[in-house]
Amino acid sequence: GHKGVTLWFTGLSGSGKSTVAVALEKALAARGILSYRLDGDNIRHGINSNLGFSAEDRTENIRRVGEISKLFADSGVVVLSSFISPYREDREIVRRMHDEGELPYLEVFVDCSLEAAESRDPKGLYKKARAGEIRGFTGIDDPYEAPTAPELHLHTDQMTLEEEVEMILSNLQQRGII
Ligand code: GGZ
Repeated sequence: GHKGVTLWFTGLSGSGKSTVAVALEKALAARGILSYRLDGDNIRHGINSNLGFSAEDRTENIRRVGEISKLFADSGVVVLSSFISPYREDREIVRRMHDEGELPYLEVFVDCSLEAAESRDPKGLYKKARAGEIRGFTGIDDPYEAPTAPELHLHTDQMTLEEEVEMILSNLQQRGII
Protein backbone atom coordinates (compact mmCIF):
# COMPACT_ATOMS: atom_id res chain seq x y z
CA GLY A 1 0.00 0.00 0.00
CA HIS A 2 0.91 3.64 -0.13
CA LYS A 3 -0.14 6.93 1.38
CA GLY A 4 -1.40 10.08 -0.25
CA VAL A 5 1.28 12.72 -0.52
CA THR A 6 1.99 15.94 -2.38
CA LEU A 7 5.29 16.28 -4.18
CA TRP A 8 5.69 19.94 -4.97
CA PHE A 9 8.09 20.58 -7.86
CA THR A 10 9.40 24.15 -7.92
CA GLY A 11 11.90 25.66 -10.35
CA LEU A 12 12.39 27.91 -13.33
CA SER A 13 10.53 27.54 -16.61
CA GLY A 14 12.47 24.91 -18.57
CA SER A 15 14.13 23.46 -15.45
CA GLY A 16 12.51 20.06 -16.05
CA LYS A 17 9.66 20.03 -13.52
CA SER A 18 7.09 18.48 -15.84
CA THR A 19 9.62 16.09 -17.42
CA VAL A 20 10.51 14.65 -14.01
CA ALA A 21 6.83 14.47 -13.00
CA VAL A 22 5.89 12.58 -16.18
CA ALA A 23 8.74 10.07 -15.71
CA LEU A 24 7.86 9.62 -12.04
CA GLU A 25 4.18 9.09 -12.88
CA LYS A 26 5.23 6.28 -15.20
CA ALA A 27 7.53 4.68 -12.60
CA LEU A 28 4.80 4.85 -9.96
CA ALA A 29 2.20 3.36 -12.32
CA ALA A 30 4.58 0.46 -13.01
CA ARG A 31 4.50 -0.20 -9.24
CA GLY A 32 0.70 -0.03 -9.18
CA ILE A 33 0.65 3.37 -7.45
CA LEU A 34 -1.92 5.95 -8.53
CA SER A 35 -0.54 9.42 -9.09
CA TYR A 36 -1.95 12.56 -10.64
CA ARG A 37 -0.09 15.47 -12.20
CA LEU A 38 -1.10 19.07 -11.79
CA ASP A 39 0.67 21.73 -13.85
CA GLY A 40 0.08 24.94 -15.74
CA ASP A 41 -1.29 23.02 -18.69
CA ASN A 42 -4.29 21.55 -16.87
CA ILE A 43 -4.74 24.29 -14.26
CA ARG A 44 -4.06 27.61 -15.94
CA HIS A 45 -6.41 26.82 -18.85
CA GLY A 46 -9.20 25.66 -16.56
CA ILE A 47 -9.82 26.51 -12.93
CA ASN A 48 -7.23 29.29 -12.96
CA SER A 49 -7.99 30.72 -16.40
CA ASN A 50 -8.73 34.10 -14.79
CA LEU A 51 -5.16 34.41 -13.44
CA GLY A 52 -2.07 35.90 -15.08
CA PHE A 53 1.51 36.31 -13.91
CA SER A 54 1.44 39.34 -11.59
CA ALA A 55 2.75 38.62 -8.08
CA GLU A 56 -0.84 38.62 -6.77
CA ASP A 57 -2.04 36.20 -9.45
CA ARG A 58 0.90 33.83 -8.96
CA THR A 59 0.16 33.80 -5.23
CA GLU A 60 -3.52 33.00 -5.86
CA ASN A 61 -2.55 30.36 -8.47
CA ILE A 62 -0.35 28.61 -5.90
CA ARG A 63 -2.93 28.91 -3.11
CA ARG A 64 -5.63 27.24 -5.23
CA VAL A 65 -3.30 24.57 -6.53
CA GLY A 66 -2.18 23.93 -2.96
CA GLU A 67 -5.78 23.33 -1.89
CA ILE A 68 -6.45 21.06 -4.86
CA SER A 69 -3.25 19.09 -4.15
CA LYS A 70 -4.31 18.69 -0.55
CA LEU A 71 -7.71 17.27 -1.57
CA PHE A 72 -6.10 14.74 -3.93
CA ALA A 73 -3.50 13.75 -1.33
CA ASP A 74 -6.27 13.29 1.23
CA SER A 75 -7.96 10.87 -1.18
CA GLY A 76 -4.80 8.71 -1.18
CA VAL A 77 -3.27 9.83 -4.46
CA VAL A 78 0.41 10.66 -5.00
CA VAL A 79 0.07 14.23 -6.27
CA LEU A 80 2.78 15.62 -8.55
CA SER A 81 2.36 19.40 -8.68
CA SER A 82 4.69 21.27 -11.03
CA PHE A 83 4.57 25.04 -10.77
CA ILE A 84 7.31 27.65 -10.87
CA SER A 85 5.93 28.88 -7.51
CA PRO A 86 8.60 31.58 -7.33
CA TYR A 87 7.74 32.93 -3.87
CA ARG A 88 9.01 31.15 -0.76
CA GLU A 89 6.12 32.41 1.36
CA ASP A 90 3.54 31.00 -1.09
CA ARG A 91 5.22 27.58 -0.94
CA GLU A 92 5.26 27.74 2.86
CA ILE A 93 1.51 28.42 2.84
CA VAL A 94 1.00 25.21 0.81
CA ARG A 95 3.23 23.30 3.23
CA ARG A 96 1.23 24.57 6.21
CA MET A 97 -2.09 23.55 4.55
CA HIS A 98 -0.75 20.01 4.33
CA ASP A 99 0.67 20.06 7.87
CA GLU A 100 -2.72 21.14 9.20
CA GLY A 101 -4.37 18.22 7.40
CA GLU A 102 -1.57 15.87 8.58
CA LEU A 103 -0.79 15.06 4.97
CA PRO A 104 2.78 14.45 3.86
CA TYR A 105 4.30 17.19 1.74
CA LEU A 106 7.68 17.13 0.05
CA GLU A 107 9.21 20.11 -1.66
CA VAL A 108 11.32 19.09 -4.66
CA PHE A 109 13.70 21.78 -5.87
CA VAL A 110 14.18 21.24 -9.62
CA ASP A 111 17.43 23.15 -9.73
CA CYS A 112 18.84 24.19 -13.05
CA SER A 113 20.95 27.22 -13.93
CA LEU A 114 19.19 30.01 -15.79
CA GLU A 115 21.74 29.49 -18.57
CA ALA A 116 20.75 25.83 -18.99
CA ALA A 117 17.00 26.56 -18.80
CA GLU A 118 17.35 29.39 -21.27
CA SER A 119 19.38 27.29 -23.69
CA ARG A 120 16.62 24.63 -23.68
CA ASP A 121 13.86 27.22 -24.20
CA PRO A 122 11.34 24.61 -25.48
CA LYS A 123 8.58 27.16 -26.07
CA GLY A 124 10.77 30.09 -27.13
CA LEU A 125 9.55 32.09 -24.12
CA TYR A 126 13.01 33.14 -22.87
CA LYS A 127 13.76 34.51 -26.31
CA LYS A 128 10.54 36.53 -26.20
CA ALA A 129 11.31 37.72 -22.66
CA ARG A 130 14.81 38.84 -23.71
CA ALA A 131 13.26 40.68 -26.65
CA GLY A 132 10.82 42.44 -24.30
CA GLU A 133 7.81 40.74 -25.91
CA ILE A 134 6.92 39.10 -22.57
CA ARG A 135 7.23 41.22 -19.42
CA GLY A 136 7.70 39.81 -15.94
CA PHE A 137 9.20 36.50 -17.00
CA THR A 138 10.61 34.48 -14.11
CA GLY A 139 14.41 34.57 -14.05
CA ILE A 140 14.63 37.41 -16.58
CA ASP A 141 12.74 40.34 -15.10
CA ASP A 142 10.78 38.62 -12.34
CA PRO A 143 12.13 36.93 -9.19
CA TYR A 144 12.63 33.26 -8.33
CA GLU A 145 13.24 32.60 -4.64
CA ALA A 146 15.10 29.29 -4.41
CA PRO A 147 14.12 26.86 -1.64
CA THR A 148 16.40 26.92 1.40
CA ALA A 149 15.50 23.50 2.84
CA PRO A 150 13.81 21.33 0.19
CA GLU A 151 13.21 17.66 1.05
CA LEU A 152 14.68 16.79 -2.36
CA HIS A 153 17.16 18.76 -4.43
CA LEU A 154 17.57 17.70 -8.05
CA HIS A 155 20.38 19.23 -10.11
CA THR A 156 18.79 18.64 -13.49
CA ASP A 157 21.76 19.99 -15.43
CA GLN A 158 24.03 17.35 -13.83
CA MET A 159 21.80 14.28 -13.33
CA THR A 160 20.03 11.94 -15.73
CA LEU A 161 16.24 11.67 -15.66
CA GLU A 162 16.58 8.05 -14.48
CA GLU A 163 18.78 9.12 -11.54
CA GLU A 164 16.28 11.80 -10.59
CA VAL A 165 13.34 9.37 -10.61
CA GLU A 166 15.38 6.84 -8.61
CA MET A 167 16.28 9.51 -6.04
CA ILE A 168 12.64 10.46 -5.53
CA LEU A 169 11.41 6.86 -5.34
CA SER A 170 14.01 5.88 -2.75
CA ASN A 171 13.20 8.98 -0.71
CA LEU A 172 9.48 8.06 -0.74
CA GLN A 173 10.39 4.51 0.30
CA GLN A 174 12.60 5.70 3.16
CA ARG A 175 9.74 7.82 4.46
CA GLY A 176 7.36 4.86 4.30
CA ILE A 177 5.09 6.63 1.83
CA ILE A 178 5.37 3.96 -0.86
C1 GGZ B 1 6.92 32.65 -16.05
C2 GGZ B 1 5.41 32.20 -17.73
C3 GGZ B 1 5.16 33.56 -17.88
C4 GGZ B 1 5.85 34.47 -17.04
C5 GGZ B 1 3.92 32.52 -19.31
N1 GGZ B 1 6.73 33.97 -16.14
O1 GGZ B 1 7.68 26.89 -19.60
P1 GGZ B 1 6.23 26.95 -19.37
O2 GGZ B 1 5.63 28.32 -19.89
O3 GGZ B 1 5.37 25.83 -19.79
O4 GGZ B 1 6.05 27.24 -17.85
C6 GGZ B 1 5.75 28.58 -17.56
C7 GGZ B 1 4.35 28.66 -17.05
C8 GGZ B 1 4.40 29.07 -15.58
O5 GGZ B 1 3.17 28.89 -14.95
P2 GGZ B 1 3.08 28.56 -13.41
O6 GGZ B 1 1.64 28.38 -13.09
O7 GGZ B 1 3.98 27.43 -13.09
O8 GGZ B 1 3.66 29.91 -12.75
S1 GGZ B 1 3.59 30.38 -11.22
O9 GGZ B 1 3.89 29.22 -10.37
O10 GGZ B 1 4.60 31.45 -11.10
O11 GGZ B 1 2.24 30.90 -10.96
C9 GGZ B 1 5.71 29.33 -18.91
C10 GGZ B 1 4.44 30.12 -18.88
O12 GGZ B 1 3.64 29.60 -17.80
N2 GGZ B 1 4.62 31.55 -18.64
N3 GGZ B 1 4.22 33.74 -18.87
N4 GGZ B 1 5.67 35.79 -17.13
N5 GGZ B 1 6.30 31.73 -16.83
